[in-house]
Amino acid sequence: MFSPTLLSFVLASLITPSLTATLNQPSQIKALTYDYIIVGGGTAGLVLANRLTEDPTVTVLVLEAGVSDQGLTNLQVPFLGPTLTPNTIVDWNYTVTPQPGMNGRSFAYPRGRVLGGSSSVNYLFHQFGTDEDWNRLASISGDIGWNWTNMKKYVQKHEKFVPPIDGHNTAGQFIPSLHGFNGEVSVSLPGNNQTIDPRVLATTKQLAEFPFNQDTSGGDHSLLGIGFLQSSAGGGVRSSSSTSYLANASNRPGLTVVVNAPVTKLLSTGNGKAKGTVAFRSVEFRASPATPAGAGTLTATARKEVILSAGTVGSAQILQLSGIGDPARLKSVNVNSLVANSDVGENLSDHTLLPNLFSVQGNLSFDGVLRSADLSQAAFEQWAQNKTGMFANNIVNNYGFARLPSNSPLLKPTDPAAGPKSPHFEMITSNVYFNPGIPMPPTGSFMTIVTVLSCPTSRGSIRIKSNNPTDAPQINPNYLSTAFDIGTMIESVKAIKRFIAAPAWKDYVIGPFGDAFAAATSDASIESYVRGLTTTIFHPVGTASMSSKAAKNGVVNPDLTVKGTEGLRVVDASVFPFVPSTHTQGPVYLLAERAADIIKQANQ
Ligand SMILES: Cc1cc2nc3c(=O)[nH]c(=O)nc-3n(C[C@H](O)[C@H](O)[C@H](O)COP(=O)(O)OP(=O)(O)OC[C@H]3O[C@@H](n4cnc5c(N)ncnc54)[C@H](O)[C@@H]3O)c2cc1C
Ligand SMILES: *[C@@H]1O[C@H](CO)[C@@H](O)[C@H](O)[C@H]1NC(C)=O
Ligand SMILES: *[C@@H]1O[C@H](CO)[C@@H](O)[C@H](O)[C@H]1NC(C)=O
Ligand SMILES: *[C@@H]1O[C@H](CO)[C@@H](O)[C@H](O)[C@H]1NC(C)=O
Ligand SMILES: *[C@@H]1O[C@H](CO)[C@@H](O)[C@H](O)[C@H]1NC(C)=O
Ligand SMILES: *[C@@H]1O[C@H](CO)[C@@H](O)[C@H](O)[C@H]1NC(C)=O
Ligand SMILES: *[C@@H]1O[C@H](CO)[C@@H](O)[C@H](O)[C@H]1NC(C)=O
Ligand SMILES: CC(=O)N[C@H]1CO[C@H](CO)[C@@H](O)[C@@H]1O
Repeated sequence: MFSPTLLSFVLASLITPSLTATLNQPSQIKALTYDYIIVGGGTAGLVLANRLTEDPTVTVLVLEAGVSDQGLTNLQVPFLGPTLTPNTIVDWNYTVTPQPGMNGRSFAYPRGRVLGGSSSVNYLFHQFGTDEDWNRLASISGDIGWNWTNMKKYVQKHEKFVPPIDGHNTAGQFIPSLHGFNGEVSVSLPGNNQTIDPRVLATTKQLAEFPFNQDTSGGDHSLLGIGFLQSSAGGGVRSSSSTSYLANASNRPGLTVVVNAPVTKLLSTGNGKAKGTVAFRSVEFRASPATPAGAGTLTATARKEVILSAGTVGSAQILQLSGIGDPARLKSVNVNSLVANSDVGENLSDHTLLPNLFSVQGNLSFDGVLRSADLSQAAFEQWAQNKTGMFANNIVNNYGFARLPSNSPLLKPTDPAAGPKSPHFEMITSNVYFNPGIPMPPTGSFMTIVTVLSCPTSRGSIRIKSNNPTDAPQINPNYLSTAFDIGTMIESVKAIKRFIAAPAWKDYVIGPFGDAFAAATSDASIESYVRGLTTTIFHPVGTASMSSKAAKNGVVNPDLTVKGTEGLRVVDASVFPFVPSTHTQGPVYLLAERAADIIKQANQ
């Protein structure tokens, strides 16, 4: 979507501090028995790696399929987030099955395949979910510990709010009492103004429908309205779970992290103590294909627990490869069923992304810089030398959330939002042509207002296609398959048309870009525009859904143990039964912080 010139010059890597504890090849591993084995060194996995090794007597092995993030400069540059995937060395390169709700289109479905997981390749938007999202999780799981009253204390452990790169006065741009200042992951407000910022802010004064929101992090504070983006970056550099939680624990002798170590399956280690349960304390993994010398598989065993943190795709895939899933489906791919659970891999839910493009006046959007190798090089140099300017900042400065009108027929018979304060859709303003998968035109200046469905009701699935762990699973999110989902996306397009009609845009916006958007004037034509262009904003959850201990459905219990098993938990985005109203990395971080406390408590 951005100019290819961007990718060439950043190959000249800068040296970053090395993580002494990281082994690059499974063959370097010295021991095969640990207290805990964490499958996946991603967002949640590295939170656990840090917290569990706070006790120096505890040993932890992290097995990460992907590469190390060391020396991959692009990952550190906030503005380059959108260039890191899809189809790169740090991506799993998945695609979705042809989507009936999207005119049969299939498209990229990125997932980080690198230390830090998706937190190393994401777009750095940072929020916590709404209090209603967490209270709904508490209510579904029957565990009051998931409610926001309890969860908000983890904000302090997790977040380290730091000044913006331009050092401007941030009074009125966030609410300090909602944030942590001594945690692990750096978070900051925008530090490089865009041409459109004053117009976005003026719109919040001109249109009552889009009020200013002083803090966009969620939690106790309403998400509704437009405010300043908070990014997981500090000092102009991305803060991932690897550069924060792992970097801070990497010298602990109890921690071993191995990259290029894809886990192929979990191995049953006998019957569990509770009747009818199966213990899974061994993990089979292999050297990556890139290192033929280490080919073959190894098996490591946990004294206490195996924790799956391989993400919404990876954890669902590994559970099925290990015989935990729907018996008939497992049989059809020649996997021996050990624990019957037909919800494994089902209930996939995700936020959709629609890039609404506008042609704009002048040449002060970022498009001209991105088309010019010289201007891009200069912006990169400024980042490399001073960690300031365009590349040190996110691609977005302002965004916000909205609800459908309370009398909308879409809310009958039930409102799928987590509660009356939680949004139905999101709007993201950016000073550039942003259109995943579709290259920018050679001329023109653009603004993009992305709209996102915040409380989708469509449900899909992730199912293995064979018993070969290197085969990508079948990923079918089943996007826009309900009347609520398509209807709300249609309303989001109407909302941004009202937004752009504010006086603030009069001398700036020329008009919609692209024939389909220009023609989208009735509900029917907006529907065909939405179905023709929408993709994903990369927030899949639900394939190992949490439910109450007594529930007949669901994959994990409220303490994240896998139903019907012993010695096995899942800790990652897959356990959310509903996708939080916000971008999902913050909710995953908080979930993992509490999971670490639960695991420590259970193994005292
Ligand atoms: C392109 C993109 C942009 C995004 N933008 C944002 C954003 O701006 N803001 C936001 O809040 N969220 C964003 N997200 C979503 C957010 O990053 C994820 O919800 C979150 O990071 C998921 O955390 P996780 O721990 O569940 O999985 P991950 O962080 O993906 O970690 C899973 C890890 O497990 C590893 N793994 C998988 N299978 C195996 C295996 N078989 N063996 C060993 N290791 C394995 C993976 O390589 C990975 O490292 C984005 C995601 C993507 C992909
Ligand atoms: C993804 O595609 C890139 C580019 O083709 C490639 O280098 C990488 O190895 C692929 N990753 C996987 C997991 O296949
Ligand atoms: C949330 O849980 C705490 C205990 O962890 C309890 O005191 C509080 O009342 C609960 N709040 C809600 C809204 O359920
Ligand atoms: C992370 O490590 C640094 C350096 O050891 C230390 O100063 C800092 O307090 C640590 N941060 C946290 C939150 O533990
Ligand atoms: C950038 O915009 C913010 C918000 O409007 C403002 O506080 C800040 O002073 C601006 N910085 C510059 C250099 O204009
Ligand atoms: C924008 O236009 C001005 C005046 O024509 C020109 O000097 C400048 O280089 C242009 N900037 C870009 C980014 O194209
Ligand atoms: C970095 O900052 C210094 C001091 O402000 C300035 O002189 C220099 O030009 C900057 N470098 C780049 C590449 O912008
Ligand atoms: C845990 C969970 O939410 N399971 C549900 C998944 O979806 C199916 C079909 O909608 C339900 O029957 C399950 O209860």
